[in-house]
Amino acid sequence: MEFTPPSKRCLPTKSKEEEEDDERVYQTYRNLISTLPTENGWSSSNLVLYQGSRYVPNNFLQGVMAVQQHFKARPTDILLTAIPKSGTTWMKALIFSIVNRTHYDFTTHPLLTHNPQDCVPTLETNLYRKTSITNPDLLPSPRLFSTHISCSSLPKSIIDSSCQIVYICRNPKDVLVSNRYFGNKIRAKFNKDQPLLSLAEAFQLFCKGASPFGPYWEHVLGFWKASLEQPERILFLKYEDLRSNPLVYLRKLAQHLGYPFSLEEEKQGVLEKILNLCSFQNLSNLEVNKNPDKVSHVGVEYSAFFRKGQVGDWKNHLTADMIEHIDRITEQKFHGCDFSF
Ligand code: PAP
Repeated sequence: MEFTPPSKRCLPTKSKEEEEDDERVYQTYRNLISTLPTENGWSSSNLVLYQGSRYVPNNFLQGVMAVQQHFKARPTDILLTAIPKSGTTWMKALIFSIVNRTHYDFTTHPLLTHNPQDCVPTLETNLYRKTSITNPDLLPSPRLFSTHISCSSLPKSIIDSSCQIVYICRNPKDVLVSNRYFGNKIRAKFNKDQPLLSLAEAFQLFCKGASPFGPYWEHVLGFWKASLEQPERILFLKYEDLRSNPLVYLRKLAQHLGYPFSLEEEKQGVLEKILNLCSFQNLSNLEVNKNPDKVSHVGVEYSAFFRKGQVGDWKNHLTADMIEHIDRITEQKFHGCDFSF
């Protein structure tokens, strides 16, 4: 089966009037954004506080507002949710491979030539961003999407639908380190006048909740609580668990999505093939993900989504004081939750 990235498959042909209507709608978002409180940013622009979370203004926050107002979920949709740098790229690859495993051969698989971000579009940045406004209604079911929007800000249409949701979370210390690396990639590319964000600055911003889509802890807690209320609908996963026990969690994920592996598939080694295809080692070494000319929807090269892919790299970056401080916040915020890092 020929693969075309979903964001290209849902490009509508619009009349001039329709485009002007879109522009008017997005102008209302920009007007609202210009009134919101701002704080220092991580990448090239400030972060804006909206509904209790921090967003990169204009392009991204416009996208969030458009998703909230216009996205219509279907019961067959699958939605991957996470705060940035928690393992979205990996999960996109896994979910895409699980759902499409009967359509593609492992030797000619779309993931060998397309970054996972192109296989599973992010609602607010791939589909509803002003510069690339698309119509996901044009996509056939089952549609696979991801979003970084917090649980409390998800569009009503998603809340009200019975679509499946997967949340992936990761140790906040690794999220912080990964975020700083990515934010500096964007700064270096789009804001050369600004010095790179130091570790001390990144640490301070992260701890006070001023990270993209942050605060980190509230984002995780929102989905954790929702997963307890609707366990059949929301699967809450940890990056670290997937790393240490990939087969167990791959089965769990497939089962949750309604695509369980058969005994025959287990015997044929389909699970191992999926894990190998989606592994950091494999994906990060593919031409599409290495080539500096291949640029993602957020403007940086795909290789920026593959740094180390390790659990615990924070040990190589954070000072003892930083570790103690973040651990204390995490303990306080996640007190009473039966998960830990
Ligand atoms: P996003 O939220 O901007 O989409 P996301 O994919 O969540 O980014 O985060 C990138 C992190 O996932 C990187 O972590 P690091 O900085 O600590 O290295 C990246 O290396 C890691 N990552 C990407 N692909 C994989 C993979 N296939 N397996 C494990 N980790 C991965």
